[in-house]
Amino acid sequence: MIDISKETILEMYKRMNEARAFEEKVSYFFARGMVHGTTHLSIGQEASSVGACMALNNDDLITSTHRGHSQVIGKGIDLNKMMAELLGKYTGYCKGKGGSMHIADVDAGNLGANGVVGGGHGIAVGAALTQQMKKTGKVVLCFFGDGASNEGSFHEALNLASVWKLPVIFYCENNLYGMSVPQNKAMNIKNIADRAKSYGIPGHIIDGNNAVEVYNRTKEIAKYVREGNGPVLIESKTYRWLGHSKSDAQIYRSKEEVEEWKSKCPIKQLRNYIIENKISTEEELDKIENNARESIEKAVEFANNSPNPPIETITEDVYA
Ligand SMILES: Cc1ncc(C[n+]2csc(CCOP(=O)(O)OP(=O)(O)O)c2C)c(N)n1
Ligand SMILES: [Mg+2]
Repeated sequence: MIDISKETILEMYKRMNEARAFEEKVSYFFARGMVHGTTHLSIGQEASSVGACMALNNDDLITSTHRGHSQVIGKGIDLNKMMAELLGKYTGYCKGKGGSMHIADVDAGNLGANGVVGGGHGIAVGAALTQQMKKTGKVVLCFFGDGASNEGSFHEALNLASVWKLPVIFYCENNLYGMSVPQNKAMNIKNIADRAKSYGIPGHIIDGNNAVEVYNRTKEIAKYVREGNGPVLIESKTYRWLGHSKSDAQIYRSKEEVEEWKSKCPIKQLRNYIIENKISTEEELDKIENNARESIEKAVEFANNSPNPPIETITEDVYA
């Protein structure tokens, strides 16, 4: 078992709170027509996404998904530029033209979110091949959902990565649904991690609502992958509290099921762990939570004070 430092665990707590506060704010703005297109919130999945990113080295790489806010906040994104992007401002990551599903920050190791389900698999394999050929020692972590594990790209990517022994962690955030389709209607297996066997690589199941477990297990697995042993599949069992996107009446699941998962709140669980193990105090944790909310307010202020994209730039950055 990896010994997680106080500094790391508090940083993880901070980023999880930032992710929660960021999405609550986005939800509020969306309801007021200020966020265009759609957006997919990951409230309830913060431990799964942030814990995995925290277990990587700073210069490791990730590919993110359509439900990527917690993933990129976990990787340590600039919250100002991210909020500006969601509010369509010129100071955003894509100059306000991409929005929620196009957050990328290659310098920070975030190779990009993706509106195409399963779109990250091939990018992660390509990036991992680059790391192997250039001997950078870096690992790529590829986020995707349970639904995406039924895409052809998943199977092709695991196969090729296995044959070439690439330094990539395939990280499936199994939140039990792909849009309105429950896992048991889309596949005949209970554990997606079992699919690793088909490609001759290890498959691990982790409790995606337990940040410390996510961190420790991913850290161990990243070490194994970095040592040149080839790819690994991780299945992180978790749950999204809210609808699939902003237009979802959620008639496919019961209120009881949602409530049961809310009682396993990843942020509360981490808070309890920190207090029970006397790592920090209630006061210090309250302060971290308040600071996280303040950072989001500052990001909103930054975005509100930022210009819209100038009309003459409308055709720029659209075609490569
Ligand atoms: C190739 C492709 N097919 C379908 C869609 C429409 N779509 C968007 S999200 C989604 C569900 C994805 O489910 P999952 O991979 O479990 O991720 P989750 O939304 O649960 O995080 C679908 C089908 C898409 N964006 N891309
Ligand atoms: Mg899903």
